[in-house]
Amino acid sequence: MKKFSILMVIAMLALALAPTTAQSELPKIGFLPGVVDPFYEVMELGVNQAVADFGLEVVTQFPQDWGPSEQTPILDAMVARGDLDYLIIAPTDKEQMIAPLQAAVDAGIKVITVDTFLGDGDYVNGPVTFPLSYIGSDNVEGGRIAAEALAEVLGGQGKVYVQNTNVGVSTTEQRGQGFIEGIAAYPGMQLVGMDYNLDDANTAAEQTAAVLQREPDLAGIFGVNVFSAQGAGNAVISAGLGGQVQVIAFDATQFAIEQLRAGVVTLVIAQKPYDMGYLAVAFAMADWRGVTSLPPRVTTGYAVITAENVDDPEVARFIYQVP
Ligand code: T6T
Repeated sequence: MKKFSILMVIAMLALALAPTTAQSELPKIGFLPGVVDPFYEVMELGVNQAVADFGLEVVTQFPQDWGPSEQTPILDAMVARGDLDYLIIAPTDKEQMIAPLQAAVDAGIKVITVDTFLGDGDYVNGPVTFPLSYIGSDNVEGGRIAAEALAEVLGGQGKVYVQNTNVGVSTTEQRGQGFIEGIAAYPGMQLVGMDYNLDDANTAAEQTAAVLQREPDLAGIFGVNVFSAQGAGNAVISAGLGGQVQVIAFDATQFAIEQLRAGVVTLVIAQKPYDMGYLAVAFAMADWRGVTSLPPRVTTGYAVITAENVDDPEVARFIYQVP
């Protein structure tokens, strides 16, 4: 009897896992990231792995620049194809992308947001409830981690500055907010400004250079994403202030890690874009199969990388590796 039950379980498992379902009976996925950058390129690796594991098809298109004016026409074209069942998207503006995504939903496409959210990100009680789920980092927490790291390295004293992308982006807005909240806990620290670079590393470098001129005793900078941190780091290097002005870099690019090793960057905050992409496809597949208990919000956590732990394989695996 026991042997019979084990055989039954094995047979059921084999049936569940066997790729017997015809392609036409499986959902087709659209993937629309925010922009071409290492963060979303790693996310694409996660999407592609899940798509391969589940035997699905995916249509992916990257906007060349950040923002709704770039992303909306791509989204509209994806909807117009008429063959997508799910859309995995990082909305580039929490308000402006609501209407185009509502149109996708009206056309029968189910939406999962990754990295960034719509409205206030509360898809149960908030103003926007049509996405199935939001999978991303806790970005307020990310900003606080940056503030606390700067406070620690500066002994709770000194002027600090933030390089941000643009207003209306849920992630970077929340990182800025978390940073301001974190710094407020240290009376000896003063936030001298927050500039918006529109996700452009050159603009970030120019703005940072101007602040370094204006504030000769600037002690630390928080770069809230790939291009913000890259521009801030480059400006600090060009001014010959590497190691003197501390930089906290959000996003674990190769550049950020090089600067960490060079002593320009104090701390790198790695997100988990691969997992965001993989989970989003798994959620689409689960929904397709009729699973009703998908969480409306999943936070994927961080790996905080320092010069001390950067070579620990448990930490180093979160550095963004793009082939
Ligand atoms: O930091 C990520 C992402 O989380 C953010 O929403 C936009 O910028 C990045 O893609 C990095 O460039």
